[in-house]
Amino acid sequence: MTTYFPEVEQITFEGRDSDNPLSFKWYEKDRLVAGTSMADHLRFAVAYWHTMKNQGADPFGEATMDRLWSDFSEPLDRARATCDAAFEFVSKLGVHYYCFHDRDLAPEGDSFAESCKNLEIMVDHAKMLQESTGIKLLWGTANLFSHPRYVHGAGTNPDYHVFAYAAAQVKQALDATKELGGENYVFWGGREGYETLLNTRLKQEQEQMAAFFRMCVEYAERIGFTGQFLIEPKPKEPTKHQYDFDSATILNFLRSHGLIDHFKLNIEANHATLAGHTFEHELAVAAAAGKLGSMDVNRGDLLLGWDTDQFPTDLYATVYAMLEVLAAGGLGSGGMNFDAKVRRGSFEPVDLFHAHIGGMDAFARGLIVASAIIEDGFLEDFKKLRYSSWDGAGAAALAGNSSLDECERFIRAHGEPEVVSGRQEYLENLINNFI
Ligand code: XUL
Ligand code: CO
Repeated sequence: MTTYFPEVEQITFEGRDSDNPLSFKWYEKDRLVAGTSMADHLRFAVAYWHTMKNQGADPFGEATMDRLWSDFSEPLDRARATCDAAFEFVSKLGVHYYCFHDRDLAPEGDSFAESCKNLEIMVDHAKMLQESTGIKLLWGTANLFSHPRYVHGAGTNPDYHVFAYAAAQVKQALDATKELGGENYVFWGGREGYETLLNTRLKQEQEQMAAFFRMCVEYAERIGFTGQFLIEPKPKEPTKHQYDFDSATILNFLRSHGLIDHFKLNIEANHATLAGHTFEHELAVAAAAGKLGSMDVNRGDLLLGWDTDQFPTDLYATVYAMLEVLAAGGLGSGGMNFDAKVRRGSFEPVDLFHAHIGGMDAFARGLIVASAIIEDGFLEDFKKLRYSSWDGAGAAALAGNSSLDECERFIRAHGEPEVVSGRQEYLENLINNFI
């Protein structure tokens, strides 16, 4: 069998003293952290589109990536080679999951029927490789944004014909995800947004989106797809105003349209920062609603205002993220998908390994540190004290059993409150002790 990464052997844990760059320094899959293995806490997944398909083209220049598996003129030959390379990569990396868009796995055909056929062929191929390697599908999704037909959106398109096309495409993608045992299905609203209100009925487009989701829920129930539905927030790019701006916006949308019970959220780090939030804020908002489903782990660049999708290497970011994930009780059927791409100048196949190893080690370390912080208890103790009045005088108000009159009585009896420091710097210093 052809090997696409001949220079790379199985990546293993060697510890921080190893000088082998193709080894894990922190990620030790079977190591127990708070009673659960690292692999089960982190549930890493490789993103098929960035890792296998990204050629490195940008608006100023063409492809740079050295990718043997793309050197086939027939689209299906290329798709098979790409799939073989993907499973070799994921196996050698020691990751248990991958994620794809329908059009990453199988090429778009000249007709809808041909696209469906291509997907069927590639699902068979991927299924065979899943069975022989033990690698599983974390989630599938449909690409409803690349083809020109989706220029004005998919579910939110002003033309029902395009809406129906998108729905028919999702039907196929759901079948594919079910066939491959996908544990989740993601909806990222690619071009579900608008550029100008001059040509847009905002309220109707949101109602169309709700109708679209309702049809997906109904279909999944009918075919017995039991994976979790996830919506992935993103505030802008490609459109200026995206309907799925952030966690809070999506939660409101789901509640308004009676869809809240059927979805959780897939939170992406770089999308959070584009929305003007931190990653941990978005995780906390989702978790507070019981809707933290999965994560797309990457990072942006604060000097650039777009979705740079870099690999996550910032230890503060991983520690703060893992504090939220652990507090939420983990990701359930979700995981951590590396929705990240190597820079255009990192064009050798081995760079894909360096990138993923770095991201996995950064999250493994984030997990270890966050778990130690939680075990120490200083943050929880601090918060307990900070909110202690709500266990006493405030308990009735919190339970909804107080009134403005009662508050007035309280103030007349107790006078001016004593204002207490929030001790942010003190707490930040303690966090540094753990890193
Ligand atoms: C785009 C993005 C997507 C979704 C899946 O910014 O994050 O790749 O994760 O469609
Ligand atoms: Co993403």
